[in-house]
Amino acid sequence: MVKKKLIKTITKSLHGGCVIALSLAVTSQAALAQRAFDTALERASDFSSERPLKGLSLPIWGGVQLEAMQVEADHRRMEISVPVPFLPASRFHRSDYDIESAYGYARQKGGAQSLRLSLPYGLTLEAGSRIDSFGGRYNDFIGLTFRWSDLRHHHQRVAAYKGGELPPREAAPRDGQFPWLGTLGTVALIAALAGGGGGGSSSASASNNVDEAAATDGNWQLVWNDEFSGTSLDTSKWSMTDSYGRDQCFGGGNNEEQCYTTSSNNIAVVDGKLVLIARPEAGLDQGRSYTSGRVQSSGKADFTYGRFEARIKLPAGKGSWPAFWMLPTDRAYGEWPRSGEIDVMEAINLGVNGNQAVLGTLHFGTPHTYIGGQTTIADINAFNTFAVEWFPDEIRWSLNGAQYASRGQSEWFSSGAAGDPNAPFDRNFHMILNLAIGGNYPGATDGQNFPRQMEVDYVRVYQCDGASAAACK
Ligand SMILES: [Ca+2]
Repeated sequence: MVKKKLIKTITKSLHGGCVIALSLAVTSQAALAQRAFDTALERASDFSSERPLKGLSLPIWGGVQLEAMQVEADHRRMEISVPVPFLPASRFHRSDYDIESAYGYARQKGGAQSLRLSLPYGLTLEAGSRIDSFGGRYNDFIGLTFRWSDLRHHHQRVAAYKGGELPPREAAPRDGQFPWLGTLGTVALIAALAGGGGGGSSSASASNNVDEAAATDGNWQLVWNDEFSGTSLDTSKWSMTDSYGRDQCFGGGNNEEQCYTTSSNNIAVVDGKLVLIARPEAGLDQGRSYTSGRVQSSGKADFTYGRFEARIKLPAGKGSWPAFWMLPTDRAYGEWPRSGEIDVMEAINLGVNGNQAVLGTLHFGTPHTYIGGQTTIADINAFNTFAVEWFPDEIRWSLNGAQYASRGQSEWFSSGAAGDPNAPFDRNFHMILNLAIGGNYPGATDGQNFPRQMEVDYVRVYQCDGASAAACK
């Protein structure tokens, strides 16, 4: 189609006799353009489960290459690559997208532009600016990056990076907010281990793959599970794009450093586990520096109430932000955070200065409010089972079967349904597993120990079979 269009356009611009003389050249030029376009499509489809809507990749002259593309309905991008003899290869990149603001109150324009020079010896110099989707502020950046590869690893060092001021995440880091919980959690864990194995969870964490979902657990009935025993992601259960339909380099509203992709380099199912892998990568939209994986179950596994459980081995390191969490599917009470958010587990900067904390949190409002709890995991290199038990009037968090936090209905509210005591946590929610890198909450990554990966042995959903929630409490 592109070839036809191109030939038509060029034909139109030429006059009579020139057409025959030039047709051969045009055909080969069109073939080149087609080949470049196919490559571009391949690259773009890496970042989206859908093929780009339309696009054009044109070799212009002297090796200069123009690439323009409508990636998704609300996302366009353009790149001009210029090879300069004896000088670094340079590339101008611009992307624009319409985004629903993270708070959902208005649609706004987002975008990024950058100039990148690829220097010899793996050095890259890049400067640009982007509108961060979180509040629509500009964020300037400049970075000098040194990347090299050995047989097993890619390495990246950022020698300098300057980012503009960004609004802090409303849920500010909770370091030190529950210092007593950390100590108590550790004491409780030591006591549980000394007391004889903590109800079988220790034997579970000794194995790397536990593919035996019991159909019932007391009055809890297994209603959905993925043991990840296949060889690729089961797309009847999970999608690889944002449930809000935003572009994959959106940054989560927290200026995170990753672009999520649908590539098996970032989302793999291996040895009975889902593996989400973060890798440093150059040439990404919006000046992002890593590719990573995220899966979500919206429209495929949506539930109101139940026990949501996953057995996960978490990645450590500065900037690592793995999470198992839930968002409202229909957002009946308004955009985030008004329809709620249930974080079963998130961990920030595990292993940094001995950090072993994991958090469980509810977000709701307006005004944006968050409540929850935190505990510590004994061995950050082991598999741990994280769960939420969600009842109409109470939400509980547990680690390896031991409850560490509980929040009641009197503590949450919905501005979208002021008279409804269960709102917003009385509608269908779906599950999300992702490995974010950097951003306002954990701070910038140190670039060390990549690739980093989050391994998920299983995700299981139980619902209470009793006459009331009390039967499962
Ligand atoms: Ca498994």
